[in-house]
Order: sequence, then structure tokens, then C-alpha cells
Amino acid sequence: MRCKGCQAKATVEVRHHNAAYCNDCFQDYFLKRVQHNIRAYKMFSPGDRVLLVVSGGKDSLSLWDALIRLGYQVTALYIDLGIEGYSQRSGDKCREFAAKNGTSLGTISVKEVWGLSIPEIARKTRRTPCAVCGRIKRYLFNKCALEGSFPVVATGHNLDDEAASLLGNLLHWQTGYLARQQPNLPATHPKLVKKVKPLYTLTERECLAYALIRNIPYLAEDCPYAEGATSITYKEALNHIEAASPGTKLSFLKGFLKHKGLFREYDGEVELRECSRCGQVTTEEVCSVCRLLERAQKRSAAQQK
Ligand code: Q46
Ligand code: ZN
Repeated sequence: MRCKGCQAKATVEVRHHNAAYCNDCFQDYFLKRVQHNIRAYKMFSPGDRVLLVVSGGKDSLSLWDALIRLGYQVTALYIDLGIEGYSQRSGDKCREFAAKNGTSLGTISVKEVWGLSIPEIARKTRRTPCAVCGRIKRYLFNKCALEGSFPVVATGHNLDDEAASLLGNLLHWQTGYLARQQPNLPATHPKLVKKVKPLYTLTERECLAYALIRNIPYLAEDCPYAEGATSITYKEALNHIEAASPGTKLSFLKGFLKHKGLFREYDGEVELRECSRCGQVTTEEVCSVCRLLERAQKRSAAQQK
């Protein structure tokens, strides 16, 4: 197969675009897609300070690399979840990337902030680690962005993540989530920072190819709690369809975004206010993270008596 860009021998096949590229042209293709997504959804401008949440995996580190190369003002934030072994190894990859690129990395540790790690909070509140983790990560990156006066937070969610999340929301008719699922979530309150996903049209495989070509030191292992997650089942189902009909994942997501207006009426006008304890945005008197942590800390104190 020949490279679509320069006719040299191709190394990466991009089946959903019916194309193949050599290593150099694939990097150009990847950077162009990221740039296009940022512009098409008005995610941020070259002068904006962007807070990028990195996990040590191929997606967020590839995005970090791409944003640096595209000349954006990016600051990375690593959230240490306190997952034994895994968090140390994922943090090491982020630190290695930062050192290799002569850039800095901000870190916030869940255990240092609240005295308990994600698995401990999950155990004490009898929740699944992922349910606790998602909520706490969103809370922390919004807080860090506000404190650092960043107008926008970027995450490394890719096409596979977005298509799987769309499939899950449709299967369960989560109309509220469907109304809000988009690659650019504007700030709807002065204390909520805009959230964007510049990789939303790039597959997991494309991010992996970019990371390998760029020699990015990413962590290849999955979080131990990812096993058995329903999102993985949805990804597998979509991969199965994609193999038989390349391009389905992308057209599924793009078609949804085009017709998203159909779900507008479900984007309930909820009244947002500030949590009476921590000041973060919530719909109730006390935010869900403060309530969760209060329960976990009470149980922790009771067990120590
Ligand atoms: S890190 Fe957290 Fe994921 Fe691990 S505990 Fe679940 S949500 S699987 S992206
Ligand atoms: Zn709170």
C-alpha cells in the first residue's frame, strides 16, 4: 500500500478514511485532524491557556504532544488517584514525558486532598471505584482550572470513548446525557470551566499509532478497575461493527452531533448554585463530592475508634 500523502510505502492504514500513510504523513494527518477539531468546535485559540488532564495513557500523552507541536499554551495536570501500583506507574509516564519535552506537570493527589484514595473512598461508601473516580476527577480538574484561571480544560477522550458513551446513552435512553454529549461543553456558570475533547474524531488505534511513531513513553496497561466496565463491552461491539463496515463509528458519532438538536428539550434548565461547603457548582445545597467525602470520612473515623 502507498502513502496517500507522498506515495512512499505506507505504514499506517486509516480504514475509515480509506487511506494509508507513511510515518511522516500520518503525523501530519493526525495534527491536522486535531487542529481541525479545535477550530471547528471553537474549543480554544492560540492565546488561551489550556489545562490538559493527562493520565499517562497513549491518548492524553499524544494530545499533549500534538498541542505542544501545534503551538498551543498547554499546561498538563495529572490527578493521582491513589490506585496501588497503577497510579505510581501512570504518574511516572507523565513525569517522563514532561522531562523529555522540557515542560512542567502539575499534580494533585486525591489522598493528599482528602486523606483517602479512590479505592478507599469507594470501599467506605460502597460504590464502584469508577463511579467515585469519574465524579472526583471532574470536580478536581474544574477546581484546579478555576484556581489557575484557565478558561478551558481539555481531555484525551477519543472517538472510541465518545462512540461507546453515545451507544450506552442511547441503549439506556439517557436523554439528559444525550442532550449534553458534545466535544465542546461550554461553561454554564462562572465557576464551571469549559471542557473540550480535541481527539473526538480520532480512534484509539490512531492515537496508538501516533504515540508509537512519536516515541511517546505511555503506560500500556489499563487501570485494574477498567476490567468488566460496560464501556468496554460497548467498545467491543462497536469494533465488531467497524471491522465489517469501516467508518461506522465516525458516522455514528458525527450523525448524532448533526442531529443533536432533537434532544435539546431534555437539556433541563437546572438551577445551578454554589456548594455551601466547598463553593463548587452543584444543583443542591451541598455538592455530591462533599457528601460522598463526608460519608467516607465518617466511616473511616468510626473504624479507627
Ligand atoms: S481510572 Fe478511574 Fe478509569 Fe480506573 S477507576 Fe475507573 S474511572 S477505570 S478512566
Ligand atoms: Zn462541595
